[in-house]
Amino acid sequence: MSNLDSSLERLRQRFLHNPLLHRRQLLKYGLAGLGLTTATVAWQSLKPQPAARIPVIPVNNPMMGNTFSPMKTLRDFDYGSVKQENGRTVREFRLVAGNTTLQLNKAVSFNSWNFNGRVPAPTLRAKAGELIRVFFLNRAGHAHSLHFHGFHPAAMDGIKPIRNGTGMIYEFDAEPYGVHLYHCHVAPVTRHVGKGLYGMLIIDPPEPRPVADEMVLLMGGYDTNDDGKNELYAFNGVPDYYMMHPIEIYQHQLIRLYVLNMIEIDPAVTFHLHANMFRVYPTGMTLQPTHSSDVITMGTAERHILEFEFKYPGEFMFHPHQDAIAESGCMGAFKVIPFT
Ligand SMILES: [Cu+2]
Repeated sequence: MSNLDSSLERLRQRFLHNPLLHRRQLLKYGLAGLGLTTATVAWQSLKPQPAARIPVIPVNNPMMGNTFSPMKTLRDFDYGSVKQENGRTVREFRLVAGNTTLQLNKAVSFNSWNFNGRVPAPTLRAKAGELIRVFFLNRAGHAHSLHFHGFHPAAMDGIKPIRNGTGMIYEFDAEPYGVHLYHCHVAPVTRHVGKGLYGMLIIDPPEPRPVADEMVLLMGGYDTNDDGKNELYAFNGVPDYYMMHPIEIYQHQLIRLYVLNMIEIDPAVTFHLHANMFRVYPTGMTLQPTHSSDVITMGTAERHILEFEFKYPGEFMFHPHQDAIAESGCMGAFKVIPFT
């Protein structure tokens, strides 16, 4: 049993013996019969059947000096470990807070605080009505927490700091469907989020959305010199990554973007797509788009689903139309490959 597994087992035991959770809750949560042996925690995925045309993603994506590749982050959905408890589907996720040096560009490295060694954190994904259970371990040296957006009891709201070397199990219903987020909620939150402690939570509607090439774009800012302003910005963690390595997509293929603005300090940014119009599903909470545009404004923590397809092949940029922010790293491009 690894150290991580023994920590998770201790967490589970503490959760089961928590006097605050009386028996009715235990029964409600199905924990009385929780048969989680760490040896059997298999991290199998239960993915929907993708039939979208997606260009082959190279195995060796450029890392630009980092331990993760934004090219992988783009279409990397964590469906958790799936089990059935009392006839209900439960998805279990593991998040470990730690610290990693990020190489933001050739000249600037940044001491990030993060979940699972990456910025942004894993994109957690579940279906409406399932039960989400997150095993959180803090090994970052500072107190952190996990605060999810969506419906949940007060005890699961994640505002209580979890000390370094300890953990917490967060459990709540997957509702409502939409694009949500999670982040550390320890004060000062601006600093904790700015250091990289944020990620996306997608809750799929009961009936799946149409097949598409799906990807996530999380916007983040970096205050690299602690002056209370962001000096660099990025889509999915690394400034200018998708400018240097445009995202390949197919012409005429339906693209579904899950976009989230997690830029602290700056009050709001826009997202603009070149040479196209996207259909907007606000907060991902509708099944029909409310309108179309080529620019949408998002305050911090706002997020949407944007759908589009490209009529013409070629390279097309996307970026906030706050051009100073775009020119400081929050810029990328799609490379549209002709449909043959
Ligand atoms: Cu924190």
